[in-house]
Amino acid sequence: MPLDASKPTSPVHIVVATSNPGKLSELRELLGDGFEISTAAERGATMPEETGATFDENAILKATAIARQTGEIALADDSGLEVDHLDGLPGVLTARFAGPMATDAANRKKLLRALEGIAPARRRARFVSVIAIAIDPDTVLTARGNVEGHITHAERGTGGFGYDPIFELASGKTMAELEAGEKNAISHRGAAMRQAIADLRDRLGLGDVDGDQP
Ligand code: ITT
Repeated sequence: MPLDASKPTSPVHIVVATSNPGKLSELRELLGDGFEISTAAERGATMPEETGATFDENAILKATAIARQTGEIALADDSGLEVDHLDGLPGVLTARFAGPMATDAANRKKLLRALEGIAPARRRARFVSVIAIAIDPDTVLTARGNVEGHITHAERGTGGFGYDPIFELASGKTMAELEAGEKNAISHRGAAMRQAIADLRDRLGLGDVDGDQP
C-alpha cells in the first residue's frame, strides 16, 4: 500500500535503494535519527537495471522500483564523476567505467590511465549525486548536489569508497583523506540529501529536524 502522505506515521520508514555499502553508510548517517531505515536487500527487493541516460533517470528508476516492490517510501542515489578532459565522462557509466563488474580499484586505475600525461589544470572534475525519494511509485522528489575538484596523479587516503582516493578538493585533500562526517558536510551526496530530506519532511508535514511543525 502506498503511504498516505497526508498522514505521516512516526517514525517514518524508508527503504534505502542501494547495493553499494559505501553509499549506504553515508546515506544512513545523512538520514540521521529521524527515520527508521531498512535496505532493499533486507526487504527482499531487487535493484533494477540502470538503463537511464541521466543521473536523474537512474535515481528515479531505482527509487520507484523499490517503492513499488516494498510499498514503502524508497530513497535512491545515482551518482558519478564528470571529468572535463573526457567531455563529462564517465557520467552515468562511472560504476562500470572499467567493465560491467568492475571493482572500485579497477575503475580508479582506468581513470588514472585515461588522464596519463594530462596537466593538473585539465584534470578538473566534479562528483554529482541525484537523490530520488519515491513517496510512492507515482510521487517522486529529486535533489542534486555537486562537488568540484580534480583528479590526482596517484591514490591518496583510505577513507570513503569508490573514486575518493583520486578526487582532490580545493583544500588539497582527497575525499579519502576526510573523516566520514567531514565528507558528508561537503560532498555531492551530502548536499543532495540535505535538500531531499528537507523536501520530504515538508511534503510529509514533519516539520524541521528539531521536530517543530511547519
Ligand atoms: P547502487 O546503484 O546500488 O546505488 P552503484 O555503485 O551501482 O550502487 P551508481 O550507479 O550510482 O551506484 O554509481 C556510482 C559510481 O560513482 C560508483 O562507481 C561509485 O564508486 C562512484 N561514486 C559515487 N559517489 C562517490 C563518492 O562519494 N566517492 C567516490 N566514488 C563515488
